[in-house]
Amino acid sequence: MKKILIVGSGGQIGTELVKKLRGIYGNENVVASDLRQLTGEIVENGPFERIDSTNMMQIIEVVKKYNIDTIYNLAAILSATAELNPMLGWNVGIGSLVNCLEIARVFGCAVFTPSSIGAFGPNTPKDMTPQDTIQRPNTIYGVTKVTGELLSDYYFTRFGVDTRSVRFPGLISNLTLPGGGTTDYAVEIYYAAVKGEKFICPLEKGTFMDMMYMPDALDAMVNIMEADPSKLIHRNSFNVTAMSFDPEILYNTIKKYIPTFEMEYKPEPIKQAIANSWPNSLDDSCARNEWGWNPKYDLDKMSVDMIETLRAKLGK
Ligand code: NAD
Ligand code: AKB
Repeated sequence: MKKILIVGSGGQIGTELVKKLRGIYGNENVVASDLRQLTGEIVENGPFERIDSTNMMQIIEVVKKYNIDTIYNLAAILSATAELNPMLGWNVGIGSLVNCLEIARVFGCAVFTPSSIGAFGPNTPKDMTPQDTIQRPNTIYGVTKVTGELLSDYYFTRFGVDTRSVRFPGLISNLTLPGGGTTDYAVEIYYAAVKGEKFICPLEKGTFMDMMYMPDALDAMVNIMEADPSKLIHRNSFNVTAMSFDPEILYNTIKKYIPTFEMEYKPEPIKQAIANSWPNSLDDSCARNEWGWNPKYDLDKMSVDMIETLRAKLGK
């Protein structure tokens, strides 16, 4: 049985990934950790350790204590927040990554570190962006993601560390709110719609980006780490996507289920500039061919589930 450490467990992905992995591998085999002291299910159902992942010794102690063989490294500062504090973005994203890779080399662990559509830039082909293409991002978040992809591949080819990764699009979920990204609007819009509030959209009409519902993202993280290594031509990092839309398409989809819903555009310059530099849509055929990537949720199916779940959660 795998012995897994999740670094940065308290965020949008981590809170759901801990649950998912504990369901598969057993509560006692999945150690959650975060810079912050977390509370609730995540600390009650299985081991939790407080770790600042920029501190190598703190990770080493936990890896030794639980005999860890797989690390999911989720600690990072998302794109919009990182643009306001670039050095913090670099120090957390790269500090955590370098520590996880070095520890993996010494202790023989596998490592998953998510990359992002943010690893692409303004001169990347925008539509059906290929797996292997120009990556010259103009955000600090993107710079950390490209660095992460290169370093992870380097640790695989140079030291044989089993590093694997996907380039996630914007993730949409209903448990934990997103943590300061450019795609956050695609979660916030559902909360506004279900609460009966008008939504102020921080991006312009026509701003297309890839998106994915969290259950598919969780499957991606499990399946890539379980994939047969002999089938992997790529490693760091695979394009994955489930849908591509702009705010207007999302608004009109939600309006089908909540006809009174209203939205107004008020673009935020930093988020708009970041979104403009990212692809409209990804070609994820390498992930489909090499490890069977096959998302289950399209925009309609996700919207029905989001609205139903948020109505129950918010008592609306
Ligand atoms: P998040 O901001 O919601 O959560 C990050 C977590 O990391 C937080 O709980 C935070 O407390 C913790 N953290 C911050 N600094 C830390 C440190 N020094 N040590 C330990 N923990 C620390 O982020 P997320 O959305 O869950 O994203 C996780 C990963 O997935 C990131 O690498 C992100 O770039 C990537 N990703 C996310 C999305 C998305 O839409 N959510 C899309 C693409 C890629
Ligand atoms: C962000 O917007 O920063 C993230 C991402 C797509 O990497 N959601």
